[in-house]
Amino acid sequence: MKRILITGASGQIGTELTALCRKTYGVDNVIATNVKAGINESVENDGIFYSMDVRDGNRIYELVNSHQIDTIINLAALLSAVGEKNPELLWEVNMHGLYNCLEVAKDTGAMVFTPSSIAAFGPSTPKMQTPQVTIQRPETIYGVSKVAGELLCDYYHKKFNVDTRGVRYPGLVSYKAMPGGGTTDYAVMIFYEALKHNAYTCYLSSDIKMDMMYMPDALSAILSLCEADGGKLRHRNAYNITAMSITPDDLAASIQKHLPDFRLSYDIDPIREAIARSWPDQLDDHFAREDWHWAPSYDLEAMTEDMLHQLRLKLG
Ligand code: NAD
Ligand code: AKB
Repeated sequence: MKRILITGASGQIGTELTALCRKTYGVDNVIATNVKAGINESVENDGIFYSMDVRDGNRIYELVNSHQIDTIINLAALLSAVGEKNPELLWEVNMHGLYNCLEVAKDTGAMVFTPSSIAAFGPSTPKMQTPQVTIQRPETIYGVSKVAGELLCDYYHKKFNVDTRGVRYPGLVSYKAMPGGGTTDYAVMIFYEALKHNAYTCYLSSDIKMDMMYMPDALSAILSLCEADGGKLRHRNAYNITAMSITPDDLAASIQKHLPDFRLSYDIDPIREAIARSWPDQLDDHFAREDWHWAPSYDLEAMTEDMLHQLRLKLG
C-alpha cells in the first residue's frame, strides 16, 4: 500500500485528489499538507493534515520520514495569471518547493509526482498536435518554472535515480474547489455564471482554442501514472495529456444545449489573452496512451452535462 504526502492539498486538484487517495489507499496512508490551514474543511478534517510550506525543506523531510512516505505528490504552486503579478513568489514556491521535494526524495527513496502544464510551451511551439518533445520557450514566469521543473525532474531521475513522474495538464474543469488563478479559469467560471445568471463575460476571445480536461480524468491520470511500471516510461517529465481542444464559443454552444437562453459576451483581458494565445491548440498525447494506457473518459459534451448536474446540486 502506498504512503502518500500531498503538498498544496487544499487547491483545485488537491481537494479532490486527497479524497480519492484516502478512498483508494486508506485514510491513514495519506498525509495532506498546505501552506496554511483554514482553507478547506474536507481536506483538513477528513484525515491527517499538517500545515507545511514547500519552501521549508526540513519540514518536508520531517513529515516524509516520520510517516514513512513513499510517494510525494507536489501540487503546491502559483498558477499563470497570479504568477505574472508576483514572479518572485512564484519562483520561490514553484521551483524551490519542487527542489526541496526532489532533495527529500533523493535521501528517502520516495517517488515524486509533480504536474507540468501546457504553459511549458510558448509561441514558437507547433500549435497543432504539439509533440511530446518540441520547442519549449514559454513567455510567462509560470511557464518558465514548468520547463525548468521538467528538466530538474529529468536530472534527478538520471543523476540520482529518483523515481520522478509527471504530466503536462491542460486547463482543468471541476466543481468542488475553485481554480487558483490561471488563464484557463474561464472554463470553470462559465458554468457557475451560466447557472446563476444565464450569462458570462469571458476575458478571452471567442476563437482561442486550448486543451481542457475534466477533473475525474486528471485525477485518474495521476493514479495511473504513479502505479505504472517505471521500466515502461519513455518520458519521465512530463507526458502530454489532453481530453478536448475547445474555444470559449465551443463551450458556450455545449452549455446552450442544456440552457438555450445562455449568452456569452466578451471583455478581453490583454494579459490572459496573450498568455492563452501563446499556448498550444491541441497536444499530441500518444506517448501517454502507449506507455501507461492514458485514455480520458470525458469529452466536451459529457463534461458539460456532468458539470451542470453537479453544480445544480451544489448551488441548490
Ligand atoms: P491551486 O492554486 O488550486 O492550488 C495550489 C495550492 O498550493 C493552494 O492550496 C495553495 O494554498 C498552495 N500553496 C501555495 N503556496 C504554497 C506554499 N508555499 N507551500 C505549500 N502550499 C502552497 O492549483 P491547482 O490547480 O490545484 O494546481 C496544482 C498543480 O497542478 C500546480 O503545479 C499547477 O501548476 C498544476 N496544473 C494545474 C492546472 C489546472 O488547470 N488546475 C493545469 C495545469 C497544471
Ligand atoms: C493556468 O491557466 O495557469 C493553468 C494551467 C493550464 O497550467 N490552468
